[in-house]
Amino acid sequence: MTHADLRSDTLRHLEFSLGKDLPHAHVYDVRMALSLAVRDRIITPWFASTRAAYAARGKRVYYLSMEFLIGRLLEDAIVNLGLMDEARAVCESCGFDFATVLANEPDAALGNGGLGRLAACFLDSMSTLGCPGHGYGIRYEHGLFQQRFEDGVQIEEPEEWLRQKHAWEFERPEVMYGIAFGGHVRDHDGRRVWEPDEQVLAKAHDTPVIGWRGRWANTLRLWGAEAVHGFDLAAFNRGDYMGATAPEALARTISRVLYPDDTSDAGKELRLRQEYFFTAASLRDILRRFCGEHEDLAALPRHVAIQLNDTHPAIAGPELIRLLHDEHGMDFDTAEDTARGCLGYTNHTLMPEALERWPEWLMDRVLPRHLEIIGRIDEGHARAHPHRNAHILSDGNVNMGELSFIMAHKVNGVSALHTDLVKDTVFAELHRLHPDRIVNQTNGVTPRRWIVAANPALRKLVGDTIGPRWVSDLERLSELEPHVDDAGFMDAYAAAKRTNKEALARWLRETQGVTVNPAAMFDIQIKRIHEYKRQHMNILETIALWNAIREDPNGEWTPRVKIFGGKAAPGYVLAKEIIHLINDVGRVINADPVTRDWLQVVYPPNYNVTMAERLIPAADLSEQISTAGKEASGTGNMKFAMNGAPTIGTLDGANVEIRERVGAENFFLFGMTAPEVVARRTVEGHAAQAIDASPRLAQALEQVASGVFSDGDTDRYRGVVDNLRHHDFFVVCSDFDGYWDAQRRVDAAFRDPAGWMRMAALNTARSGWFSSDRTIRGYMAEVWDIAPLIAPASDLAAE
Ligand code: BZD
Repeated sequence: MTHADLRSDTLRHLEFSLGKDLPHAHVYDVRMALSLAVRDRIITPWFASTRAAYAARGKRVYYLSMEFLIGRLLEDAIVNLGLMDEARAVCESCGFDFATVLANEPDAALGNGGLGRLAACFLDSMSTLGCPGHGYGIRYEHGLFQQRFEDGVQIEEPEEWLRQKHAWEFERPEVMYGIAFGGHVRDHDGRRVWEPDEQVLAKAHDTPVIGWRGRWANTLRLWGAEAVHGFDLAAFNRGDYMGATAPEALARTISRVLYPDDTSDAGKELRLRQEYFFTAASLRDILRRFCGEHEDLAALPRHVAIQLNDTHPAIAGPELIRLLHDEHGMDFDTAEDTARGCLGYTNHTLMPEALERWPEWLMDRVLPRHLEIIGRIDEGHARAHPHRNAHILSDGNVNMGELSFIMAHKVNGVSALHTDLVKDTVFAELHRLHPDRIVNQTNGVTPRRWIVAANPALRKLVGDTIGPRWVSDLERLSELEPHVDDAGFMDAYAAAKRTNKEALARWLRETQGVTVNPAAMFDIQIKRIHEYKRQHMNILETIALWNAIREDPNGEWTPRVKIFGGKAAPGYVLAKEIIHLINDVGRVINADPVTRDWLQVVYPPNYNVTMAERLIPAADLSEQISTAGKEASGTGNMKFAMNGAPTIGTLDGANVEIRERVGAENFFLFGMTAPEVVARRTVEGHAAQAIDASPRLAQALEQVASGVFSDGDTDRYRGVVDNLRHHDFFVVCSDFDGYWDAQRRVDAAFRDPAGWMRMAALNTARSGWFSSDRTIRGYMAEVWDIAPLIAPASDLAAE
């Protein structure tokens, strides 16, 4: 395909799909026209993949996730199809800057954080590997809220990504299912029959997901909610205009907004309805496809692997039993075994408050038949394991973790440490009863988006050095390792990092009005704001550093820009206080002429996938400082490492495996281990003890408390300060000195530019294992029992 083809297709779409001619085209029109022209090139491989999957009559994977944090799609598609130069040329020949066209696309924020982004990386890898499958989720009208700061305080505003037409999706009005809620269950001739009293329609919207070099494409199918009878004409004719549209509005609430809560179960009925809505629609779709190809429902597990991304789709177990038993007449026990044969469950958290539990009365009101089925599963499990102590139903609640575990044939954690903790803590009892069920699948990230698209400077250097095959075979990054002793390579590696840092500095100047020195260390912490992730430890260390520089302005300091990014759940008061504190500290420190050359704090609002793509390639230092035992895996940590930012971090989540692979000497370790954290918490007054032992920490806390950063307001940070002084569940105080010392080791290392770059390059060379291709291969072999339908890309001749 040539540039001329893509150009003429783009112009054709501009004219016939957008109704514009070039002289009058806005950047929106060009972006849409180019997207449609690129999308056209996905259709043939998409159809071919669908046909190949049908022809194979084999197994397919269905990835059920409440969240797919896909971000922008145009550049991703262009990269995967190898159309970068052509697309750039098309834009330029139309008089538009390529980057501006790409930036016109809304960032589809259909997720909160790691869990949603993992689902998006998995789709990319499944398509790259030729693993036939679908992602199933919800087409939220409003994704994660937009964040802005008013006097340093987080303000949430609705996200409006669907104001413009979504270029990548195909609406499928013919694929529509009625999803029932409420009502009663009655006995009919000894059979239990659900008589619901409500129905909402689930309509499919398909987005093709193209893999590397367009060799395979799967489908992301998102469900939108609609009313069965959308418009009440009688009400309208009576002049009741609001009442006339009420049924539509009510039905649509189900797919209206993404819950912005990644911490605790909101306990809202709407959330339960969302979960059932998309799970039920997906299962109906899966069975429809299966029944079109096969007769015997008992064969389902040989053809269908359903992965539950956390417990959010856990109702899939009882719903599948309901479909097989109530609707298709399979006996209950066979239905339960059949469902279990299909289901896998991924756990993403150990935090007790984040494990979903629904009150039985609520489940009974919304899904009465499911509650009965859950009761029967629980009883069956109790009969099989009379001395067990793990219940699905307990204290008037339905425990969705236990339900997911019992209904899945495989349960997995997302890093080696996390999986061990899953076995030892949340599911200890169930693990004892089912010792072969839990497996580990350490997370990964797609190098197509996180290196090839996000970091063109590094992509070019790697390609020039080891050829093109690394993109679909990331372990080949290890071939870079001998080059770290080659001065020419290391100069180029440093130049690539410098290019990215200058680009970030330019963006910060243009969008935030902040000037930063690209020679300073870019020290970055980007993730959801949460006490366990300990952004407050980072800002306290920033204050302590500020104090130290002020005391000795002529000392040997290392210039640093501390960059933060992230949103807090709107109802999480302490996290919002931490955001305010970071902004307040930044305001004071950035205004200090004494420290200005050494220390700056920057917090651009509205962190999202697009911002991550900008920040990560420009990072020198990756902050992964969670309380050990709390971060299930982390995936940002992997993106930073492959983009050449060494980690300062604790032995938590996948940090452990990153350190093992990049080498302890290329990782700045500090802090207590998970067992030490547990022990430390039992020490009465551990926080006060740690503060007494650390004058630096005591001073920083006192400054926050006494209003140094809040114009004398001693109330503003009472929540954070009192919590740290008297409670400190996340052991910030006890880990503080270790963190400080590690940061000084970082300072010293950064003052040796060659040594630092070597460390950065070794992080890149040794992080190939963290590709989500490796993760998906693991799921295919150990959870899904499925083989790819295309040959490995690494078998292809180099292009
Ligand atoms: O999942 C995250 C974990 O915290 C990370 O350690 C891990 O790397 C990723 C991927 O496995 N969990 C989430 O992101 N969780 C949520 O976003 C979430 C959303 C809704 C409700 C509960 C949790």
